[in-house]
Amino acid sequence: MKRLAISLSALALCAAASAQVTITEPWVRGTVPQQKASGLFMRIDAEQHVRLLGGSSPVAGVVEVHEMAMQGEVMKMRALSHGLEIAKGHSLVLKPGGYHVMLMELKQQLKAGDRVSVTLTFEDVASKQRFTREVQAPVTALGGAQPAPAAHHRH
Ligand SMILES: [Cu+2]
Repeated sequence: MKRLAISLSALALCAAASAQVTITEPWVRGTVPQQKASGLFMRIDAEQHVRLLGGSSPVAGVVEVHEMAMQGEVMKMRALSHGLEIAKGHSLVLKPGGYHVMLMELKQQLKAGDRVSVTLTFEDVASKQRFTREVQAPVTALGGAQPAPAAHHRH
C-alpha cells in the first residue's frame, strides 16, 4: 500500500524524488502448456538514472532482461548482463521485438486473464543502491498483442 501511495503521488505531482521509476501498462504474453518462457512488457519512466537488472517471480525460475537484435538476417535475443539503463527523465517501452523481461523456467501455463506478479530489481546508478518494484501484469490471450495503449502520451 505504501508503494502504491508513492507512485500515485509521483503521477500527481511529477516531483517525488523517492519515486525513482514509474511502471505503467505491464503485460505478459500467454503461453501454451509446456512452454517454458514468455515475455513481460511495460513502460518505465525513470525519475532518476536507473538500471533494470532483473527480477523474480513466483511463476518463473529465472527472470532476465533481454534485448532483440538482428544478427545478420536473423533476429536473436540476448540477456543484458549489465542491465538496461534508463537516463533520468527518460522513458522506455519494453515491447515485442525489442527490450523485454524474459520469464524463464515457467512453473505453470500463463493463461489469458491471469495476473503475473513480478518483482523487478533496479539499481540507482548514482548511489549504487538497489531497489525493487512489484508489478501485477495481466496475461494476454495466446499470441496476443499489447493491450490498447493509454490515450495520453508524455514527452
Ligand atoms: Cu528473451
